[in-house]
Amino acid sequence: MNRVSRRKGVTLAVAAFGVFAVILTGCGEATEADPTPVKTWKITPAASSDGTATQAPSEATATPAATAAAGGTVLEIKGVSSLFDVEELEAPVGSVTIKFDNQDAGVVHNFHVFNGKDAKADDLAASDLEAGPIQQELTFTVEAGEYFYQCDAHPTTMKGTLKVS
Ligand SMILES: [Cu+2]
Repeated sequence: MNRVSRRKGVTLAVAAFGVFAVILTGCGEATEADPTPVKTWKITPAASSDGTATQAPSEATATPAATAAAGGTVLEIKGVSSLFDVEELEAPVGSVTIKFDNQDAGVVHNFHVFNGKDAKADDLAASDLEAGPIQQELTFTVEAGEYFYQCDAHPTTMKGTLKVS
């Protein structure tokens, strides 16, 4: 009852469930007594969800800002069997760090991102062409838009789009 007494709003509901449970228990369905605490538990998050609902948007808004303030967004992408494991990346506006994990032993890859939707656009940033296994990091700044990326050694098969909003 200590848990219940903390939440006045829940007390009535629990009292109702308690009576309900007693009735059910009286009917011999002792197992129905167990769901009562479960229902109480569900009510508790529901009551706090008002606060959560208030906090959630601010957290959602704050998270990208906090991430950007903390040095930008970090995105991981792998090169496996001469393919990128991700062909669509997303990031908020600001600094982006690509952690490119070339797992192909003896195979040269890189991560080359363009300042536009395709490889006709200007270069934005590129890591060196190096044989795997090797881990590379590439940091650049983006505004809202779409940024095409590719591996310069395999431009027809290793490519994708970074979407920034
Ligand atoms: Cu490649």
